[in-house]
Amino acid sequence: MNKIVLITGATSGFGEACALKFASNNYDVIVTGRRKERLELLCNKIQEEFSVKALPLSFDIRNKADVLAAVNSLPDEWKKMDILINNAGLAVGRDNFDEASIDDWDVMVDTNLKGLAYMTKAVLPFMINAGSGHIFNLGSISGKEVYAQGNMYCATKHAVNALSQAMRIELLKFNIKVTAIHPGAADTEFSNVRFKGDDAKAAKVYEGIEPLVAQDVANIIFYCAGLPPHVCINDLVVTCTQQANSFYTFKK
Ligand code: NDP
Ligand code: 8X3
Repeated sequence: MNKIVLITGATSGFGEACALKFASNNYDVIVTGRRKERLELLCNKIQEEFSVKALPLSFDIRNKADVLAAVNSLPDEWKKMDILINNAGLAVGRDNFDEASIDDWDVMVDTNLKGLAYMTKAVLPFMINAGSGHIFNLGSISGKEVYAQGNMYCATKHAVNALSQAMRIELLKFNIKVTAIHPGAADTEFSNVRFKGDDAKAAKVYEGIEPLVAQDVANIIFYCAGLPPHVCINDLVVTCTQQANSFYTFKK
């Protein structure tokens, strides 16, 4: 029987790359996100290319009731996730604290922090029941050091860092691994979302560097997931070679 991985935010970027990476290595995948059509296309592609099952679950991770209903409505054969990848998240805006929009802040807190916690609570009973599991939380380099105009995004990722540490302490007794992954700049839809569809502004973020790509992060997560049961990478920071930390990048 194949192992099962549930990946949030699989309609693009890291989540989509993880779905393809795990599926191509014989995992059955549950993929989530709001854009239902993209999820269906991804599941069709996976089932055409690989001999595994793929199931789309479309909901807004900010809605607690919808998260719990979606996970609990899964057929029994899917309710034994070996791996949860808490990846759904976003930055909205990049403004000074005094100018930033409170509505943007709400979206980031509700998605990056509360959504991640809802999802974990929804999946946890199945891992506890199985006596094992592995949870990946997508933090960020911005959860390690704050950068100018990153305010609330950085705060949500610092919170993901803290919550990952807390989960690790409190879930050890259930034989559940918790790995926090903290990437630096990666060329996904992240900056297009952050700058609200201003693609020229988004492209500027990656000018002069060779940034990470989604497959880099998927490969790392897959590597961590394949370690022996007694080994866990707890916390991992990964940047492109031209990035030293969250505020220093050497541009050519
Ligand atoms: P993308 O924008 O490419 O993907 C983000 C994913 O999150 C999408 O699938 C999106 O799906 C999902 N998502 C966003 N909001 C919601 C919501 N309310 N409900 C459900 N799903 C949601 O970005 P990345 O792949 O780059 O980002 C993935 C994670 O990695 C995020 O947590 C991000 O903060 C983090 N990260 C990104 C870095 C980067 O430079 N790219 C670096 C460090 C961390 P949909 O819109 O269909 O709902
Ligand atoms: C996303 C990348 O540079 O905003 O976490 O920290 S960055």
